[in-house]
Amino acid sequence: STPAGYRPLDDASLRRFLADLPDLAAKLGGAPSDWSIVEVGDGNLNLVFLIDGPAGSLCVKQSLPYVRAAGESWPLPLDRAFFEQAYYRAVAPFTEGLTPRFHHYDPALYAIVMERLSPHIILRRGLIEGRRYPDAARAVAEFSARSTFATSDLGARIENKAEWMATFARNTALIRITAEVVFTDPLAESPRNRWTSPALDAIAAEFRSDSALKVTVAEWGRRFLTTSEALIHGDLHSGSVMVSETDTRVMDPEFAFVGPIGFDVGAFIANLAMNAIAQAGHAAEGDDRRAEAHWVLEQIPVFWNTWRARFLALWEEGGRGDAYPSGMFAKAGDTAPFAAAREAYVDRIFADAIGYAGVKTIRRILGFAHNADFELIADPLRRAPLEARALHLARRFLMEPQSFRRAEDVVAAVREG
Ligand code: ADP
Ligand code: SR1
Ligand code: MG
Ligand code: MG
Ligand code: MG
Repeated sequence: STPAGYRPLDDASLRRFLADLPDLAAKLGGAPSDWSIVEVGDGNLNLVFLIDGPAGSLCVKQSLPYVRAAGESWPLPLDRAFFEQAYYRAVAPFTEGLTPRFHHYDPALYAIVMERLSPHIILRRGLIEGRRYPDAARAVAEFSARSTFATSDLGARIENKAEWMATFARNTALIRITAEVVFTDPLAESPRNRWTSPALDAIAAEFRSDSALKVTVAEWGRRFLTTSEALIHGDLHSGSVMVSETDTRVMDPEFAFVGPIGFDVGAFIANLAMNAIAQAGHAAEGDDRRAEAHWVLEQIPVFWNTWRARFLALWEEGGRGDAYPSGMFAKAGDTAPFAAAREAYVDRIFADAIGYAGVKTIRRILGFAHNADFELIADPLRRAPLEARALHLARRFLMEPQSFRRAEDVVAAVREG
């Protein structure tokens, strides 16, 4: 049963809810009857309403007591909205202009009121349509580098990090979803799994009987659960980024917790790689999508090289954290060894990202939650070979990690495959 005071919002109750918040009602302008409301949620979990008034617009995101994409047979606690707003508030000092502006949280309704992004669309959708967003990869890198550096032991004090760890450790419902649908189910016999059948039946069976692959994925799952490196977004795929021609925002951080930085970096890399591979499936007469695939793939080094440079720059500017305290490296002879340690740190993040990218790719093709990049290729005979290419890449990420030292190695592997 759901807590007293909670109800899923509908047109009438959303109007009343906003009318009772004078500052926000004023942003919309006019009377509640002047507002137009549409529910646009297309994600896997929640309700999302866009509200337009004569003076402005808002977005309201509300938890449902179940997984939206599955229905009431898969119950899910409501508190994910609490963690989403807690994350926005925690990273706000470091991510100015890179997320939707947060306005209000209602703890009884598990509802967040935020800036309505317009004319933004979901990055994944834009890429599927063959559009280009020259600043998007750089902006996501900037967001991720700034937020993770500032909340890591390099950038944060023990006391602050402990607060984030304590708060977000309670995000167990969503951490469990990731543990199950990302790390466990896809290589097990779960009734929640699906794949393009019968074309991929053989490769799905082969992956599920590959003990070495399963041990590797399980080891990444263990690291995901035990690494408390920084406050991470937790679901940083291309469906968690909204873009316009000139602006990029990272949204949907409900899976946030203090975890491995490479999980976010790997998620974004994997989703760019999958989109590039899927481009051929969206080709039409006179539009072969080769140039688009090439461009999307090139965003992987743009993303990683920006991330790396920004994270290193923040560290060099002076971390205020308790790990590698700057006072320890004040002597001239410390300069080179300290610089080498910083480089080793970001190289290790990249190695982690490659492992998590492998896991995140397999889950989109053999698990519960697939991505539109492949799903919108209607013909299974056209879709399956592209999904198989992505699975091949994922297996290489996991089983030949030494082949991936730089982002350019990912580009080369996709081109070869
Ligand atoms: P879920 O957690 O269910 O995946 P999302 O936060 O990803 O929900 O939002 C679902 C959809 O709602 C997005 O794909 C986007 O189209 C729309 N949306 C979400 N937040 C906003 C916003 N602030 N402004 C405009 N549209 C939004
Ligand atoms: C129930 S699984 C839903 C998936 O959607 C979210 O966006 C996360 O990726 C999660 O794994
Ligand atoms: Mg989403
Ligand atoms: Mg979500
Ligand atoms: Mg073309």
